[in-house]
Amino acid sequence: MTRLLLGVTLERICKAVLLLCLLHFVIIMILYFDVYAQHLDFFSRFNARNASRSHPFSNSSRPNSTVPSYGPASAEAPSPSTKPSTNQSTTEKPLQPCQETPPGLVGRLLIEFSSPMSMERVQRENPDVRQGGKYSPPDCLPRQKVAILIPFRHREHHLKYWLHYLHPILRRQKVAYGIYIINQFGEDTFNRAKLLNVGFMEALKDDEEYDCFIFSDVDLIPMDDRNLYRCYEQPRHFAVGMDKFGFRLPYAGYFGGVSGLSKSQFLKINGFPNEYWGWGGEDDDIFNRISLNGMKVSRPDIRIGRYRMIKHERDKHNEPNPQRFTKIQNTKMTMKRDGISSLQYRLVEISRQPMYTNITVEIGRPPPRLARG
Ligand code: UD2
Ligand code: MN
Repeated sequence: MTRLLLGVTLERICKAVLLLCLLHFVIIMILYFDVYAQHLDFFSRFNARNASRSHPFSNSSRPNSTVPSYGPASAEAPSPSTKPSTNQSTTEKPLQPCQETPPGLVGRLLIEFSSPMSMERVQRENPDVRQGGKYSPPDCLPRQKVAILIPFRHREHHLKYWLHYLHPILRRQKVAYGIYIINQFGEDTFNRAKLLNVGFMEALKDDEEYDCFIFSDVDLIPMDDRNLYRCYEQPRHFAVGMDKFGFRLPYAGYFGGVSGLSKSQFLKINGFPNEYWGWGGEDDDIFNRISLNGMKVSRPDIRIGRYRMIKHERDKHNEPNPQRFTKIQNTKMTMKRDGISSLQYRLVEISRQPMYTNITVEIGRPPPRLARG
């Protein structure tokens, strides 16, 4: 009897295990198809290829590591300004304004950092990017002129991947843009937000027509080209779902990673704080500035605003800022005196590289009290 019972129990356990395995298999298959099923979707792939072909001036380079899209792009309206023509093509027909939703997008992208990358390859694959990392769509009139600003020091390896992925994406998005690497001179404590303020000033000195500014970490790559790099009615937070946060927004007021403000939105908040030395807090301060000035943060759909971050250790001289918790409590008081209006720096060098403009700048060091903390 006991044997029989044991047998029955064993049989039940086996069945349960089998069922669990089956369930596991089904879940794995669903997840697998979520990313890769599009490979099998010959029809939409065919469509995407045709869409890019149908542009007489479109560049011959393929979308890198891309797969076709799931569905329509996010239908949010970008801010409305339309730029006058700066890029006259050889065609007789006057150029039309670029479409609100660019027609050649491919949707979800496969992003990986294991294959080796070189600047030569990036250059070879992006022949239509002009010296200094500038580009304008040749077949339509862009609605905005976008300066993309990257705070930087000793991250050459990441920069190659960033340029490799972003140039083709921005081209498909029909963005008129310039890439600016704001490189902190020397080895004093890093200051991300101050570097971005410098980027704003220097980009405008380079081209006063910029009316949109996108601030991106060098290690963040969008996983979907429907996440349109342009400015919107409200300040934009692009990096909604990051792999390191399980593709979720870590908290409602999160504004780190990649963000974008029009020129007037940026000036309205007096730019970014200059006084956050070291890691952390500056993104929360910027979020506070936006709310305190009566604006709201806009974001893409969580499925579209996905990002991959290149894995890295915390850099030297960018230790967590112990003052950050107190400082973000005081944005209301500090934002009027600390910002683009009080920015001071010394330009060390501007060098135009084929794929970007490098701006090396000395921004000083934290006051002695903070340096000790
Ligand atoms: C998070 C935020 C970032 C910022 C930071 C706190 C994400 C994905 N990003 O980044 O936006 O709020 O926390 O300050 O959550 N950098 C250099 N050299 C250095 C140090 C930093 O180039 O030595 C630049 C680089 O562009 C880097 C960025 O600063 O991507 C942010 O620094 P991080 O990547 O070390 O910090 P992380 O990933 O925690
Ligand atoms: Mn990072």
